[in-house]
Amino acid sequence: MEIDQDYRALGVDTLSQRLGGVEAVASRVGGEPASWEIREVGDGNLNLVFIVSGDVGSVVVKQALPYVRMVGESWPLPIYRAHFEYYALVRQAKRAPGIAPEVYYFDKPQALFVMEYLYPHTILRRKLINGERVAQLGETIGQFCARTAFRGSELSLSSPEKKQDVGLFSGNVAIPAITESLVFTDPYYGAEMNHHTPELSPVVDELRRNARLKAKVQRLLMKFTANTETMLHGDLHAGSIMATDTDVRVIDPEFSQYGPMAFDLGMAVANFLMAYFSQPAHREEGELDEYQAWIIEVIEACFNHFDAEFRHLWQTERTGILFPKSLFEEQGNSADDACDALLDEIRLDALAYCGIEMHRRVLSLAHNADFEEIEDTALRAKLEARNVLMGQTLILEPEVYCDLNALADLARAYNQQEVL
Ligand code: SR1
Ligand code: MG
Repeated sequence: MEIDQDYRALGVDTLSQRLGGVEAVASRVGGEPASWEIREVGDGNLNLVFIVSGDVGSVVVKQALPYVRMVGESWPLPIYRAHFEYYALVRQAKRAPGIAPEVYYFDKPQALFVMEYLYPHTILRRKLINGERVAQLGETIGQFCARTAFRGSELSLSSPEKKQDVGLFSGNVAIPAITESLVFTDPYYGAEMNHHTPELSPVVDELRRNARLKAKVQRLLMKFTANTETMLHGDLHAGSIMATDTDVRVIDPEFSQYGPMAFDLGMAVANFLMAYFSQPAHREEGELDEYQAWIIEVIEACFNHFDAEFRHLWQTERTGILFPKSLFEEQGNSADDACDALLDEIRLDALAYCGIEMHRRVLSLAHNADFEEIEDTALRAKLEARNVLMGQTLILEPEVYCDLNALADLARAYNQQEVL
């Protein structure tokens, strides 16, 4: 792997000297760089993340490391992935304004960028574990997914613009490979880096013996690798969302690639469902039912607002080569049925991708704190089992659960089921 020879990983001790002369940074932080307060706060799986504060304000500095941070130098990973994260942030700012953090500065050879410090936002996953509610959560995520899906596709972009962008992002070869194995394949066999709660083994063994399930997941992987419908966030889990009680922002598109429109929506909903199934370990009896009911509302809002926003964009911004008005409205034909049919397909695939994400977060390498922080492993396995079985149902028969009442009933039924 080639690294620019000038590349140097930042440290709390070197950052002010390295970035103190950058106007876009210095003017926003203020004061003498030597007096900046610098904290390394990266708790993700891959990168260095610093919060830099001074007299005027704070910024976030993110830099790629030449390896996977959670594993170490034994797993090299090209630093050019940071370029694509930056490209993704710029595109998201245009396609879904006000949701991604604003980028102030990009240094390509150093694989770093400086961006808006979101405050007093905190990571959504922590809020969900703590039982906090966030207003407009489902609405914002549903709209974000619809806007990025629609405006990153040839429903909106011109054919050359879209092809050029697909070409650009196809240079980011290492990142999709991680998703292809960790998300779609590793959960379904005893891959080297996998781990799971020991008491969950009977459920895991049965899942891995299910050839129909594995074949279905591989078909979805085939779609994921071959389909460049739109630019994805690519890793829209609850750790990629920051929120206050009333504001929702989406961060960390480091797994961005062109892929199927349904993928981000499915991932987000999977993370809401994992929050739902883990709640019995985090809430007292008296607050559990109400909080779980709120999470179900978030899921319903997410799907409903995805559809509503997508339909709105279909009517108002359909300027690309797909379903052109020259074939429909200008011929006196409505294109509404075509839109509804596409949304049905997206919902179907989103449910299946959702099931896969529900599996990989308890069976593969990168687990979710929602379950992982449950110290009583017997309880953890019991809750994970419900999640795994619902995931399996969604992968095998998504068509039954496109109706949101049926989906909510399914979650409630598994939530009562004594599997282990
Ligand atoms: C080696 S990276 C593991 C996971 O962390 C990221 O957040 C992605 O979800 C990836 O699959
Ligand atoms: Mg991340």
